[in-house]
Amino acid sequence: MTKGATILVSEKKCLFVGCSHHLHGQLRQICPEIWVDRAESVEEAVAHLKEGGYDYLILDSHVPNSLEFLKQLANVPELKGMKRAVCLDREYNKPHVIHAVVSMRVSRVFYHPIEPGEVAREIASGVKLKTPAIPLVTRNPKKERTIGPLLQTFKEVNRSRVLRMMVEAPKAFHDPAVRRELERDAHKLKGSLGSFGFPRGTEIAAQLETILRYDNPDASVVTDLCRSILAQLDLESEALVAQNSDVPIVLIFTSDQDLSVDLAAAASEQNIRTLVLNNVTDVKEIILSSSLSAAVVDLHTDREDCLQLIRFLARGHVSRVVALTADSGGQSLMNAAEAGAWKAIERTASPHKILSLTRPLSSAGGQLRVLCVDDDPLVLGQLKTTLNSMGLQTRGLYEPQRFWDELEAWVPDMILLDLDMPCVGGLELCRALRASARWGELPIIMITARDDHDTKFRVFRAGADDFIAKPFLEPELRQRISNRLGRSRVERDESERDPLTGLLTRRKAVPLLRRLLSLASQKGLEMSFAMIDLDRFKSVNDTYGHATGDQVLKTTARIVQTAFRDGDVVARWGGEELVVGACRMSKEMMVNRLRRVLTSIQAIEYRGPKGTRFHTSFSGGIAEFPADGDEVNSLLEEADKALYRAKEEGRARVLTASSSHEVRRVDVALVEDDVVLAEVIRDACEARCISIEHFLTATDFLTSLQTAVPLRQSLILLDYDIPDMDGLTLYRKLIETGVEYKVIMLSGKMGEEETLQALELGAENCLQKPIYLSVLMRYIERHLET
Ligand code: GH3
Ligand code: MG
Ligand code: MG
Repeated sequence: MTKGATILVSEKKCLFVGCSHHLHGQLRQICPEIWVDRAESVEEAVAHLKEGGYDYLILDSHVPNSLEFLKQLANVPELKGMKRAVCLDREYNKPHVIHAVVSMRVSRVFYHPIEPGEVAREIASGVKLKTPAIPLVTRNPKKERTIGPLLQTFKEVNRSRVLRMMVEAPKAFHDPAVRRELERDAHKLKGSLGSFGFPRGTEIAAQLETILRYDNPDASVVTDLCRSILAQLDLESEALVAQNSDVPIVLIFTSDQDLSVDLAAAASEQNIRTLVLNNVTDVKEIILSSSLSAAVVDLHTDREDCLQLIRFLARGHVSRVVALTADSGGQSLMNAAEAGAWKAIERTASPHKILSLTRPLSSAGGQLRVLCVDDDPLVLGQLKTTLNSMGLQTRGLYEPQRFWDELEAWVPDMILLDLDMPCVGGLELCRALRASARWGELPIIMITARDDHDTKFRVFRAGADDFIAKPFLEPELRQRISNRLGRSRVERDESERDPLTGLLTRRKAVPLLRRLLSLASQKGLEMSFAMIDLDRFKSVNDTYGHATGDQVLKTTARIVQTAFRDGDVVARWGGEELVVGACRMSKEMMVNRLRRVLTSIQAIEYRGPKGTRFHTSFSGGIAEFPADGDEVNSLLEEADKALYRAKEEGRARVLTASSSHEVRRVDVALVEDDVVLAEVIRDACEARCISIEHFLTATDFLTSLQTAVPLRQSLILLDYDIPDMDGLTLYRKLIETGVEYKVIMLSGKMGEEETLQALELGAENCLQKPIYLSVLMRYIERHLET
């Protein structure tokens, strides 16, 4: 091979095996000092290597036998001084793969798509040439001003962290303590680099962490990776060019001309810039070049297409996606929510109302407050910048031991909690918050540097609403936060009182009941729980009409409510069922009280539409703390058993709990072979006082339907992919039992055909896995409320 005339004395030689011409060309341009040879196959590579003198080898794993080849090279002593890197597909970003390639003396892994500048910098630093200055991105001075100083500190801190690691690296081989220390440092780097706009830095830190965890690493491997990280820090942060335009643009997606004109006109009155589109491809292009503050998507236009668009937008491009639905509730609302829409509103609503939903959180009411807890002040600084730009008031706390004081002093609307902190862990705080009557309902988002299955599981189990993995991407962070805040605000407005009866809703009642119970237990007081269900209410509806039924329900609720004190909890538990919790009240007192209520209700003469007159009654079951249980869930279960007996013995009576009767009533039956998912759903249900029974197989489920007391009023969650029977077959068998059940299918595999079949059979819905827990819980709660 002849070489060009411009060879420099300090020339370094590099061999590319299987890499693209484009990469080759780019590299020669970026680093003229490096001589690059190319080989297409392992055989060609061998021929080149025989020539000798290579400083760096880069091998693409797409080349046949490439890994085998690497393994052989590892044992060739003459090539000991040659650095090596491999290009892998992204799905191989797994510890065991990295472990394997490192054992073949590979010091750097690149993932497709390969960025030529990145490879050039790596080679240059690997062969100890001056790192070429290739800006990754163009500058945006405006953004730089806001994030600049923070970024400077960030770089300094991490630079010294990396330098220290390089110094310590030689000791790691002998001293496990040093190795662990280094591993922790790498872990921290992994968490923070990407968040500050150094995604490749995170990639390298992840490799470093893996190597330190699984191997007894060669100091040179560690220092090489450290050097690569330093090189990254010298580059410009991508965070600097994160999109940030001055005027917010609202995307309006509809094919209805009248609607788009009305919306655009109303928007211009309010000084909102709009962009009207009705083609998904256009939207995707626009997203890349400009920044959208919100989007309005008309679901009327073309449903599947639109839902996909919502999904796409909500997945990190736009934080407020407003769906326009054909009606105010029902399926379209659920579909929109499931796709990730922030709000849904009827398409017939006024343009001003629709646009008001697209405004940032802060202008929709008072400024919302967020408390961020993380022991890393740099992460806090970054969170604050993002949250403030969303119009949220933010306070950062880096000493978790001051958490409770801060909570009292600041009274936030939401909490962001770091998972790994010294002294107090995020999970502990989260659990404590959930258990507290005062803070139990606060939205909590966990921040974690790990996003493995086990961590997610623990996070949700502790009661967090959502979690964000470090390094976080700004759009995702915004989206998740606004989802939570938007939703919690809506929930607060809508679900405090039941609109028909004016009683507390179940959602609201659960924490209050827990609070009363903990008070009772602290003070050694008695407390009674009653479960009340109207008798033969269905026939009231059937005979006299739904409106009359509503009237009966309202009257009953009012009478029950007035029979108790202000501090007692009286709630509509669902349908025609009420729950009462009263402190300082024994079982006997409660029985007497409810019997009196029953008598006065039976005395009421209702009039049906055609002048017909009728009376109603209810049945009640009572349980008492501490005799019948010491948790709200178990006490209500006992009360429900007593209620069931009251029904069996002829209705219109109030009975107290006695554990001798075995009856079963579950709100939710779950047939699911994924144990982890089942556990997560179970925990979420139990946290809301929703009883649930889990079956691992279809056989278990069917057997229990035949042998045990039948499930009453249950919502059935059916996994489609159960090992012993497919979900649709099981559904058909369920229908054969003749009992009407409400069914939601869960599946990762159901195609269009199967989904249609399930809907045809009468399924309420089919949720695709991975399911959003919050969406599923909303379905369950809706089912229980009706
Ligand atoms: P039982 O004595 O065994 O409790 O018989 P039931 O008919 O009361 O029980 P069932 O659970 O079969 O029926 C409850 C009925 O309550 C069915 C449902 O339509 C009706 N219902 C639930 N919520 C409302 C409501 O808000 N308004 C009206 N009018 N009816 C409701
Ligand atoms: Mg009833
Ligand atoms: Mg009922």
